[in-house]
Amino acid sequence: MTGDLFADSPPDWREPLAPGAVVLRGYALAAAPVLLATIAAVQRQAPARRMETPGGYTMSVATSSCGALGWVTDRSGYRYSAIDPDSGTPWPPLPATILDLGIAAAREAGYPGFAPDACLINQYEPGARMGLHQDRNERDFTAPIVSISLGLPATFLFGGPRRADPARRLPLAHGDVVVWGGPSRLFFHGIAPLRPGLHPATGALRYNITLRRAG
Ligand code: MD6
Ligand code: FE
Repeated sequence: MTGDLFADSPPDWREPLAPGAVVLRGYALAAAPVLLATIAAVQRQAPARRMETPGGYTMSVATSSCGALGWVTDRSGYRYSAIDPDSGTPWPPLPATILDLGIAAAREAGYPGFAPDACLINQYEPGARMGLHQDRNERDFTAPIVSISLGLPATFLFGGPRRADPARRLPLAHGDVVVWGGPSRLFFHGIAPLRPGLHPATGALRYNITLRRAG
């Protein structure tokens, strides 16, 4: 077929956020059912649990991981670990469904060659939140962070290089993917307290899958 006036234009996911940072709206929508089944499989092996912060608080977000390295926190600090502290065994392998989508999203955002080795799976109930923080436990900051939102909508807080920088409030819906790296790799970010609701795919929960190069 030639000269189809009505041919689809390339999908326009991209919504610039900051230098080096972009929201890919709906990028994970088609894969969402498979991703949710994958999360359930990972959580059967490494159940979501509310970890303790170095300051002695219990996180409102329940976390689990897959891949060579998992993000953990306890009284001694935030770090990556090859062992799930609850089971004493390695984290489940990083499923290809998640890995492939994360690599493609990074490429779409201008980061070819992303090779994540850590995949954090966060589970939010209504009221759960994540305060403004930087992701700085990774070994090198040249790789971006890829963050996939599923289920209940959330408000993403995206600030700047200093804690006091004003934070934008960005709605994130089921299937949205945020990629940040380069000049914004160390920007402060967080999640506002989740508002109650019911999502057809996840019920009263939000999931976030975060891929990083940690080791
Ligand atoms: C989110 N999570 O769950 C965003 N960062 O939507 C994070 O930004 C995060 O969960 C560093 C360590 C753990 C996290
Ligand atoms: Fe973070």
